[in-house]
Parts: sequence; structure tokens; C-alpha cells
Amino acid sequence: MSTTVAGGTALVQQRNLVTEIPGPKSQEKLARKKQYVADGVGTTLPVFVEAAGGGVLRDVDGNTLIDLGSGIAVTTVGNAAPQVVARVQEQVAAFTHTCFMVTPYDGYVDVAAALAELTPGDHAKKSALFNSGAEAVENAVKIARVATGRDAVVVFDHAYHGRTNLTMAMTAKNMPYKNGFGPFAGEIYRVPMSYPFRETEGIKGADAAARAIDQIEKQVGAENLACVVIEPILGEGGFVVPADGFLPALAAWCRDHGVLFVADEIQSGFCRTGDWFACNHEGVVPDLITTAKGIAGGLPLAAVTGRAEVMDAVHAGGLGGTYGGNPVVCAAALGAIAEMRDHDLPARARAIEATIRRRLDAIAADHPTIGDIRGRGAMMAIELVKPGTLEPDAARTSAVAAYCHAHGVVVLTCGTWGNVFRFLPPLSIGDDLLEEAFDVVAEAFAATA
Ligand code: PLZ
Repeated sequence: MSTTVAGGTALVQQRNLVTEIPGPKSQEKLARKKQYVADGVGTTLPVFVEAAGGGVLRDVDGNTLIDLGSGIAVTTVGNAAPQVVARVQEQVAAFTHTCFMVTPYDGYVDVAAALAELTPGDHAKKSALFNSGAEAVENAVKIARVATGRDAVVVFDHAYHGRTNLTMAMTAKNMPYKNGFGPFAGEIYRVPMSYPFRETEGIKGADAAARAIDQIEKQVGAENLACVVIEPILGEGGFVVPADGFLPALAAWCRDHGVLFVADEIQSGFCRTGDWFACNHEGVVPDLITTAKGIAGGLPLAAVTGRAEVMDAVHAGGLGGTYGGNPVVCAAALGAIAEMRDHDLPARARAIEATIRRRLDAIAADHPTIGDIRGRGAMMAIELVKPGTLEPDAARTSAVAAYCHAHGVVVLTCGTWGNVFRFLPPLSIGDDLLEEAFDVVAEAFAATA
């Protein structure tokens, strides 16, 4: 059994439950949360955390849980990863903020240089830094509109791009993201995604792209279209991997029509899928790419990176914000990127994929509710249906999730119908712990059959 140093604490890398979940101390704190925190802010697994690292979270009752969520695909390098902690501590003691728009500093430029090197394509690239994924998506749209002189934005079925007004309009699912929060921003058009498990005819990627493009041409018109924004693997929408050829065909159509192809890699980026970015799997080179989550090891940073001439279409002063690319957050990003390079985390994600696929194949053989196993790298999912049909089984999904939570494994669901499990372990998780987590997942299916 290995230990890891996180948050100054040696955390034993083992699942260990000493109370029920949530334990008495967490329950007391939950009552306090209920008193002071808005009910609209939900919680998946209500244990209060006091330390985390490697592949575990330890709660205030002394329970140690296995983390298959990474705080929604954020702590890719692990919680409190050593190089993130060291660089943040050094930076926070030197200075905490100047506002890059007032007086600049190296960290921001270093992150932009790293993004230019690491993101797909070898063209000249520039970046602008922001605080959240939604803010990055908003800015990608602003940049695309100025660069093309066009207004319309195309997004896809099942898309998730954020909770701000423009990004709510771009997000597909009503509950809980949009209900009652309108009116929404205009000039957003939604077209069909490639969703292999739910295609009637097993339609090929190029055909699915032609279907989307036909709709774009008929309902929007290329001459009105600034950009197509797509998650190369859907995140909240269910970890759907489009059929091979879908993304390249869309990107090629965009190129031919002066439409900017924007990859939202906020969830799929930074080693998560077994490559630095999900676009790399099919050699797709986006004009603009949005990143966040995994980029900074848990601190809030997001970016838009794109072709230098596109990024520079915006007038001076047109992009910014008080905190975007804050020095502490940039230090965290440089530490996280160093961890990814030093430990070859794309390779680690591929190894994790092999383990998870082996375990999920075995579980699915016994449980026909698992209709689809999909994903790449450490971004894997299963979709639960009534056996032999496409009818979503959200109730079984909730039951399996509840079992996992009660037995000390943090699992997350997603999908338009709430019937998808997504597995997003930190890439710092040990093999034994990963196997143990899937022992619990297997038990959960057996116990709820
Ligand atoms: N684009 C592809 O996955 C965030 C949302 C959690 P922010 N996904 C997690 C929730 O319920 O709010 C996400 C994403 C993709 C954009 C975003 C938005 O990123 O940092 O949450 O704004």
C-alpha cells in the first residue's frame, strides 16, 4: 500500500470507511451548509473533505474514499500535486495579484507559450486567459464573431458549454442548467451530433457530419456563421465519442466556408483522453480551442488559444477581466503541466483506459443494462438502458451510484437522460486502488440487479 504526500498530510492510498457515509461530522456540517449555502448549489456526495491526493479523498470523519471523479475532470495531475503546491506556495508569497491588464508578469506569458506548444497544430498561436470554462467559451465566440464579421454560432445536441447566459444558450439540457433562467442569447443554432450508440443505422462519421452540415446550410447559411463549437468528446452530455471521421469532416467543411472550428476541450483536454487533447486522436486542428479544468491542477484557470491572426482580430482592450490569468493560478498551471510532462500522463491515461475497459467489459457481460461502453483514456463511460433497448435507465443509474457512494467510491453520472456513469480518476491513482474501485462498481451492479 503506497502513501502520497498531499496537503502536508501523508494519505494512505486505501479505501477505509470508519463511519456510515456521510458520517456524523459531515452531517453536522451539512446542516450548516443548509443554513448558509443556497439550495441551488447541489452536492453529489455530501462528505466534507479535509485532505486529498493520489487517488483518495479523506473526509472529516476519517473515511478515505476512492476518487473516480477528479472534481469533474479537474485534478488530472492529482490533488495537491507536488509541483502545483510548490509553485503556488512560491508565487503566493511573492505577490498574489497585479491584474495582467495593469502590470504584466511572466506566469501569464509562460502559460500562453505552453498552450501554443501543446495544443493541436504547428501554426503561430496566441492565447487569452480567463477564470472559468464558461468564460473561455464566451470569449471564443466573441473572438470568432469579430474575426469573421458574422453572428451565428452552431452547437450540437447534448452539448454542454457552461451556465452563463451565452453558454446556457449553447448548452442543450434544460434541467438543471437552464430552467427558468431565460431569455437566452440569440443566434445559437443546434444541429445533430454523432452519437453511435443511439444512431438507428450505425451511420458513419462522414454521414453524420453531412447530416449536420445539411442542416447548417439550410437553416443558418455558411455566410452567416462565425463558428462551429463542439466538444470532441461530449462531457456532461454523456461522454459520447463521435464516429470516426465526424470531426475531420466538420472541420474540413468549416475550413472551406470561412467558418471557425472551435474545439471545447475544457473537459477532454490536458492528457485526460490519452493524448494532450482529444482532437489529436483524429489529427483535427481547431482554429480556436478552449481549455480549463485539468490545466491548473484544481485552481481556476481557463484559456482561449487560437490562430494568431484570428486572436489578433480583436481590438486592443477587447479581451480581459480582473482576474484572468492571475499569477497564483498561472503558477499552478505551470506546475500541473510540469507534472504532466514529467510523468508522461498521456501514457498513464492510456494505461488506465486498458484497466477500466477490462473491468467494464467483465461487468457488462453479467449486466445487460450496460448498453454501451465508451470513451478514451481516463475519460470512460457506460450508458445504462432497459436491457436490449435504447430506453434510458436513470433509476438503476442512481441506485448503482448510491451504492458506490455508500461504499466509499466517488462516481459521477452525466448524460441527457442521467443514465451514464463517467469514470474520471485522477491520473495519479494507483493500479490497486483503481482495481478496488471497480470491485465496488461490480458489487454495486450485483447488489442492484
Ligand atoms: N465546457 C466541455 O465540461 C464544465 C460543469 C459542472 P466551467 N463541465 C462541468 C456543472 O454542473 O456546472 C464545462 C465543460 C465543457 C464548458 C464547461 C464550463 O466550465 O469552468 O464550469 O464554467
